[in-house]
Amino acid sequence: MKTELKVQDLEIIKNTLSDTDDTFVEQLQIILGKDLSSRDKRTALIQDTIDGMLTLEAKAFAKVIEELIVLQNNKTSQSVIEKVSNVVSQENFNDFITFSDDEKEYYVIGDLHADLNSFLEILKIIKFKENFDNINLIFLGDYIDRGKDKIELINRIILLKYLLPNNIHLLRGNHELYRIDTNGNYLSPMGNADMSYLFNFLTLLATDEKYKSHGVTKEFIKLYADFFDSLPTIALFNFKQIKICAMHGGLPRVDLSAKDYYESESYESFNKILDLGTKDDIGISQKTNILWSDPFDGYDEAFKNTSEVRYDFSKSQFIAFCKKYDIDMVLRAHEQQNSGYKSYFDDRLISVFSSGGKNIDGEQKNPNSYYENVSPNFLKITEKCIESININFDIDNISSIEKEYNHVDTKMLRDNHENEYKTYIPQKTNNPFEGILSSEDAINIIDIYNHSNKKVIVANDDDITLNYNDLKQFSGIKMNIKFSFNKKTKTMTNLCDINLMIGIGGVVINNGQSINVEDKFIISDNNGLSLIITM
Ligand SMILES: [Mn+2]
Repeated sequence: MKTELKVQDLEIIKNTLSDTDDTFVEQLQIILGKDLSSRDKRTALIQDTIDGMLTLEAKAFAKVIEELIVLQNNKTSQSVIEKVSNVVSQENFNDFITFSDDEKEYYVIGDLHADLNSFLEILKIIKFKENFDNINLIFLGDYIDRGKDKIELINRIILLKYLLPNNIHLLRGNHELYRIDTNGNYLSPMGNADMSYLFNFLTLLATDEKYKSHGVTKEFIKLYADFFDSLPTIALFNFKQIKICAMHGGLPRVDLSAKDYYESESYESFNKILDLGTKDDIGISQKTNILWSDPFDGYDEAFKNTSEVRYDFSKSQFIAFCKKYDIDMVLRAHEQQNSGYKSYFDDRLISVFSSGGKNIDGEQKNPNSYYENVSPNFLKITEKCIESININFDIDNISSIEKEYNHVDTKMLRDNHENEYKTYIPQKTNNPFEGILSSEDAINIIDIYNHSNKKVIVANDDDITLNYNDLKQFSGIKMNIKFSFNKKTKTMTNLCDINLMIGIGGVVINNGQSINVEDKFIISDNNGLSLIITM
């Protein structure tokens, strides 16, 4: 007769089920009343457990889920999360993980945001229960906040990682980035409520009646926070046919003053970029940028005036990044896509979103997602192509392949892009202004739009006025741009009808208004004009 699994028994089951330690298996057999002498039999137990997760019935290890949800202070749930944190830390070498076995099936899942329904659908579609041995699930982060299953989802993913550490891989999203203030409180990702999301998950654990009544302590919150902090930032697929890089947001912020964006030492390697001490030119860590940035494929390769938090990278920057690190494609999540996916840069970057309420036929099928207009997708990577698969909530229907990206085509595109990119890099020419570069008679203007660096000769005067005629050599400058600055008092005045934004902080100045500037500042409008001016 089968013995029911008890809370205290779980303490014994500290190791993963793939563990072949005799005493462990023996104990497990006694607890479960099952014959686990062969690998097949242990596999069957894992399948039972996954089954329990799918049907939401508390079978065998599904009991652990209850533990994690309800008995937060119980030693067992702590040991599960701690063990998973340890496993993740061990495989998370230098903040990135690498996959090189292209015989396996890989699935990449975008933002789930506390939407358990979408996740369970994915497990059904890929027949995870039957094939888990050959499957690698890679999550691109943002597991928590917004949807209805705030703890239920993350705990199931933690449990799966606990059971199948080699098949489940979690990357960190911007919602899983936290910092601790001097009083030991966990703060929102950017530490500023105006600019970012509050860390709802931790707040929920500490304040929501449903969970609070179970005695959520600061220590328990720390357990989750430390678990999130153990997650790697980047996944690399280093296959024979193709090299793919995956992360939550996108690229690190480029150095706009460098000829090819990535000249400086801080871009030397992934290790260097992911080092928390590596900051961009406005003082944000590059790791934060990787969790927050977005692709932008606006007209003429311009990029819109990028914000402090969410750095927008252009196609030319994308090509430079891929060339620098020998990457053919980039997979990322982070932005809501109503069709579940979107491709950028001639299909070399794919943005995927895996939480959503809509079925493929447009019907609302999933009330647990915060994103009611999204028809969610996830990606399948094989040795030949990447497929974007629609999550269809109607279990009688077969899931639908929305789009296929062929690796051979991508390789060709990469070659074309790299040839094309050479034209972006300004060539060295005999610069007639070379002799007066350091003279006070010239101002230095970096044309962000066109990625070039030019000088404008100015009269020997404290008040300098630049108008369209002086500036039309710069791309993106349209009629009626006119502004002046005083070198002595370091003030800048807007003399044109359109509003100009000054500096990284995005202060807007209207016609006639003045503002104090530094020796170096950025001036931009909303239509692509972005110049760095150095006096
Ligand atoms: Mn995000």
